Amino acid sequence: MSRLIVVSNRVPVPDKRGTAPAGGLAVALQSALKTRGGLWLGWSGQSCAEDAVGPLRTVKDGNIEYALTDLTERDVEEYYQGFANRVLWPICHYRLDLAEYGRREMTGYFRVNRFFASRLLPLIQDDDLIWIHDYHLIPLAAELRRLGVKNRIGFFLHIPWPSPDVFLTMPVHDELLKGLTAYDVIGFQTDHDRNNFADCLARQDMGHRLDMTRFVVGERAFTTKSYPIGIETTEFAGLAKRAAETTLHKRMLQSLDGKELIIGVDRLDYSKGITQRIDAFETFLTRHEESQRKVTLLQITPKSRSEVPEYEAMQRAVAEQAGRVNGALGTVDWVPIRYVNRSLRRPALAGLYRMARLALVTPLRDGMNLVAKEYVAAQNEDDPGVLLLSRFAGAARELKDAVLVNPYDVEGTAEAIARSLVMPLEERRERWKSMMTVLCTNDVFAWCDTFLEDLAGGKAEESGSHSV
Ligand code: ADQ
Repeated sequence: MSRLIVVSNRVPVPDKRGTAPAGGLAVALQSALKTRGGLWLGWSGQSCAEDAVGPLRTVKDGNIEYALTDLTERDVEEYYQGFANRVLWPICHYRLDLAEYGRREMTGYFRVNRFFASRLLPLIQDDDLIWIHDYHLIPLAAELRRLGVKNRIGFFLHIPWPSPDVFLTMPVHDELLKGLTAYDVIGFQTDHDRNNFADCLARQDMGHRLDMTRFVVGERAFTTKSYPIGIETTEFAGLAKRAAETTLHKRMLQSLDGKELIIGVDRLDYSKGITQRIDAFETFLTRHEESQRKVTLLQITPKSRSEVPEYEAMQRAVAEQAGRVNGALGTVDWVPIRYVNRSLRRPALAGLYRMARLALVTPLRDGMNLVAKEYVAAQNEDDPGVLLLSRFAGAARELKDAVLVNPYDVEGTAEAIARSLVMPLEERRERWKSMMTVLCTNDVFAWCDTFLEDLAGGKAEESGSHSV
């Protein structure tokens, strides 16, 4: 079997306390690589002065070897905080209003991708399969090809690919589209994203389609497909079951004092719809006074990207909003919303999911959303809770038996909360069973195997082999 090289912006080297990385890409890839092993290259998270970037640092953990590179302060500002987080992330989540284009940041983005290519080049052996992840590294394959790399290179986009009307607002859209054509396999979370990408190529008159999945652009042919990402379903279900024995679980049950638990778990990000969700919860409590003092919403939200102004503003806004609802509706012995800004270990998280009667997973736009899948996997099959899921999450295309909502419709979501809380056991069981079948069939290992089978499936398309 060929060696696998994974490249992503951040590399979640496990820390001594075994704290879980609060990010979907890290969680999924770590699960996938655990069994197969390989090399994982990315940014160390450290920044330094222009002339102080040292050699790669390597760390071995089981059969995964992590290779970490520092970036300069300027790199981090332009490539990561600038183009990736303030242009690509908002654009791919349909937030044109938040995109801030700057020539400096765009140039920095392509420069850092060149730098990643130069760091990776000496590590590549002839037979290696190279799998590059996410929007930070779109041009990486093109840079590697420029350096003469002939290996099969795959790309997986963890976030949505927007429609051409949105994507083409970006000044460097053609460079990004062209950059993608240097891959052999391009993976998206859903067919919808894949079709949006194909529509962008068509709109820009780039190449042509050979069949359902194969495209030719210039001198390169490549495959694009959807590979909906999964979780470690069986392992996660086991974690949740065992968590019932822990002291945290018992303390939590005690503190609920018979109230129903509703749970929300998201990185603090504007795409996750947290403020709309709290509005919906408040509307539900106001319209259904009989439920007051009978339910508690636990919103667990680790901070992320605090260096980006929108995220910092959101941090304040959500804290104020939760405080306002608690002040207005809470009583001396009941707090409607428990708002927690920290990362939890996975067993603790699994136990909380299992305890919750209802999960609110209501992103405004999401590539997939693993929290939705984890919540379902964690349920007790005899008495499962209900998943309330945004129709704008990639997960909604697979989990059709969730209670699907439009998160922009606050009143509609509030009514869906009310309906979910009184859903009969029989219906809850049926919905859960059908969602669990999907999660067991398409778990993270299946996701990884399917992608890598396609990636290993042929030789890199040589220049000139498919001229149009
Ligand atoms: P994210 O935007 O990070 O991922 P998501 O898929 O929900 O979103 O993954 C979050 C992960 O972090 C989950 O595994 C969750 O358990 C964990 N997590 C969140 N809060 C936590 C907390 N407080 N403590 C511990 N763990 C926490 C991106 C895309 C998604 C896509 C994934 C994977 O935006 O759409 O599903 O990548 O492809």
